[in-house]
Amino acid sequence: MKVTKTVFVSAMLAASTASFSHGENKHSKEAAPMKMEQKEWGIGGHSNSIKRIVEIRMTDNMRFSPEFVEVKQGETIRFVHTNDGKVMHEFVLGTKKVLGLHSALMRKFPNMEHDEPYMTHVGAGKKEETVWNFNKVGEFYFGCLLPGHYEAGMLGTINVAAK
Ligand SMILES: [Cu+2]
Repeated sequence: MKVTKTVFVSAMLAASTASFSHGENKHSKEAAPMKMEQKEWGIGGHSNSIKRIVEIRMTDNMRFSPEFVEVKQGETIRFVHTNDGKVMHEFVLGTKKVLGLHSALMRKFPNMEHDEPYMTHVGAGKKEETVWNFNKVGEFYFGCLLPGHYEAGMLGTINVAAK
């Protein structure tokens, strides 16, 4: 009985190893569609409804430029981020409360992985983008939550005015 069980388990292992060696699995995660979940500060935007492009530069003196963006409710914005620095920066949209909680988590778990439509990592010297639909009125923020950056003031404001 014991022998049969061992043989069965090895056969299972062999089968799963075989399926992992196919290579198609590797890209399935990247190709998966982003979650379009309604947040207090809006929802992921579709590239076919972009109304405006807003360029945001990031620097190693822990600043975004511009630091203030005015938006009309309902607008889908394509943010184009350029990292002018020599270290990684990120662009994370949210309320001040959510950004504060998130930056505290980042201090605890600096290698925390994320993949959300409202956050984008931008490597040194790189250009990336975030497409977001501001369907809620209010004052929201964008911050770089890499450890030490947010604390140093790497934060900008977005005012979404009623249409
Ligand atoms: Cu940063």
